[in-house]
Amino acid sequence: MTRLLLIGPPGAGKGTQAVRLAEAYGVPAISTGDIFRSNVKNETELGKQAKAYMDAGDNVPDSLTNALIRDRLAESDAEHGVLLDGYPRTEDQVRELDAFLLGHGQALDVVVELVADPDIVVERLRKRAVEQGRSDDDEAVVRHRLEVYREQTEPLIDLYENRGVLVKIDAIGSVDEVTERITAALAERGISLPDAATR
Ligand code: B4P
Repeated sequence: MTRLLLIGPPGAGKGTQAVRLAEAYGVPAISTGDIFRSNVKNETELGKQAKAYMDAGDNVPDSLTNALIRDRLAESDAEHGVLLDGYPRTEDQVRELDAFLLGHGQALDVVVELVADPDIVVERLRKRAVEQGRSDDDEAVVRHRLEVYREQTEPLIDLYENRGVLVKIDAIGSVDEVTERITAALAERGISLPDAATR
């Protein structure tokens, strides 16, 4: 049973690594960003409420995000482990997640911080803007997302460090290199890849 959280600035590679790690460890990846984007695309009520915040590079209000994650974590596939990508992002979201996990006799095993220089993430997102045309990858919006990250999400790093669950990973390098760094750090914490454990 593995409960992981990926935290880091926009463009650090959270979404990219989440997909790989979820597959490798056999747990569902839950990305609040992906859930919001799919709601925006399908023009649901939640999507209509989230869109303006996302386009501006602001966090979607905690009330909406917490309600969404409560429902998602209560689904049966999340009972035996989960990889959280981009949630929690604020202190209020940490309180919500703590209450949910405590209520279910669960806890986060490891919080993986992806550490990346702001100039590099801006460059990565500039490239993605060209390739995918995401409305929040415009350079001015990306700079604002970095500010929001510094103000609202960075304080969570100290909080998890004080709890003794934080692992810092250098997110600069190829996608494979970063995955290998994460799996090695998790192995050091006693979380092995299911295949390796049965080999
Ligand atoms: P997210 O979807 O979480 O967007 P993000 O922070 O930019 O991370 P993302 O996963 O997209 O980027 P990644 O680093 O993988 O959030 C989007 C918006 O949703 C937020 O601004 C907010 O409005 C809202 N939201 C989401 N969660 C919320 C919450 N909990 N509370 C409130 N609001 C919330 O990848 C970036 C690029 O880098 C990709 O193109 C990738 O291909 C590339 N890349 C990755 N690894 C690389 C590597 N090693 N080398 C080179 N390029 C790499």
